[in-house]
Amino acid sequence: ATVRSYAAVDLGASSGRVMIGRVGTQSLELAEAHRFPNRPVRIPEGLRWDVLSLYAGVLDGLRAAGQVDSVGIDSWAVDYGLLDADGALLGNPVHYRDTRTEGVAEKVWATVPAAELYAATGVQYAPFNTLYQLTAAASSSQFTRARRVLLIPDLLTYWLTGEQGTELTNASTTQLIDPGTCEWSYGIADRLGIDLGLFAPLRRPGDPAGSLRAEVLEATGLKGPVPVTAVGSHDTASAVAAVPATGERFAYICTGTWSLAGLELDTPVLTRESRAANFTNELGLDGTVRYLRNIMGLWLLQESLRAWGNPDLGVLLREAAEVPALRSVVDAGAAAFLAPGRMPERVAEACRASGQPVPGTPAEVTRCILDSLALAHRRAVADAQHLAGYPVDVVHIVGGGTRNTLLCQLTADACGLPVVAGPAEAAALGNVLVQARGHGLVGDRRSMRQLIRETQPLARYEPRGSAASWQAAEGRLSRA
Ligand code: LFR
Repeated sequence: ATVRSYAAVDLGASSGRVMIGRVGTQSLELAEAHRFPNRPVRIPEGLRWDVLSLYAGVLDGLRAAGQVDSVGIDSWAVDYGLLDADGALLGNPVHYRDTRTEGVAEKVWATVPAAELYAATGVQYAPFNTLYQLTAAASSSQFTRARRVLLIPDLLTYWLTGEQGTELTNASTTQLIDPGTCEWSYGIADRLGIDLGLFAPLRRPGDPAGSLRAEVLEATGLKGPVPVTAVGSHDTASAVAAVPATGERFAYICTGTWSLAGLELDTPVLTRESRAANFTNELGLDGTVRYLRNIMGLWLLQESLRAWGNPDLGVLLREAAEVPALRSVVDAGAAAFLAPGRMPERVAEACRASGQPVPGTPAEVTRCILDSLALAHRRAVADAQHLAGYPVDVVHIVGGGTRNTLLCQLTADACGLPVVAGPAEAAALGNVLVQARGHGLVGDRRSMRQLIRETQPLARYEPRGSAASWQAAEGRLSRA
């Protein structure tokens, strides 16, 4: 039987990896070729991505991966690099946690009211949406020289192939795409003075994105031609594509630095209630809508671990499991937790401010974070079903958080629904399968999901206890 190899480049907020997926009609294996740190750097002008070091990591990874049939790239969303008229990168891409966008949304809304913006783009409010970043950058001398805006995966694709494009699933996070037509929202861009000509033409998951340049072949030792294929280049789009659901009535939570919790729908939900609940309509494979809420996610724990000097996580989670449940909870969706630094103190402060017991030890803070995260998962899963009129009977957790068994169990308890956890490397698997689909090795989304279900280890968590304690905690939070 035919087995082909695909390299999936998957860049996360704290590390990047190059994975090799070997795919046959009935088989799917994923192996890590190379993992490298992604370390944002704070310089006097602000928080920046070290994109050259990421590109070097990609080249090292391709060399380690060896000969493959195609390469696909996905990463976090919204951020971009600027190119000048010669195609040269202008400065280091700005990190979405940079503070330059503070207060910018309000200025945009003075021209296009928030309600109109939501009706046209379906994108939730987040200070870092590309639209607000572009507005913040507009008057800088750097931006004046810019002739091209390339989202992060598109920038790396350009360096690998010399070809420019804008992949649609990631473009949908710019807040400049109409989720109904899957085309640019010309009206919105016009009114805000944003030149859509700065973006390269749209391409869709599965489209060809060029082939590795001669210099790249030389640097990686690969034999050409090696095509690069557009995948769901927004990591969350790739992860949702890899949710091993059996039917259609499922909710998903993509866990990692963020928790992205919601539904896969055929059409966007653009109601006033949806906007008030801050749900977003990002685009997925085949014109599907990823109707979801951004929750601060394991970022709260990652930042706390960093503050504590990175103690052993396994030990800490066992201790946290012994701490009484739901003593204090914080709003894991609050923008107050967006910036890095002093996380345990900020969590404690939020508990104090809402009149709850203040967690002191690392185990207590960890328990507070995981309870809060499970509570945020519960609210998002419930709100999504309600707002979309789309009831579900199972919650799939994919991504790095599936390794956190306490979080998975608490999420099942909080949602009052069974949780199926896995795969952990969902984004890379979704990336690989979209490439394989182009080669006819897998069929539609359903059969992609089936292949994952049949080949990847999954764990099931049944809900325990009653919903009453979670309801009470929810009440405490909304009164705070
Ligand atoms: C997750 C993610 C989220 C996006 C956030 C910022 O990695 O891509 O979907 O909202 O990062 O880009």
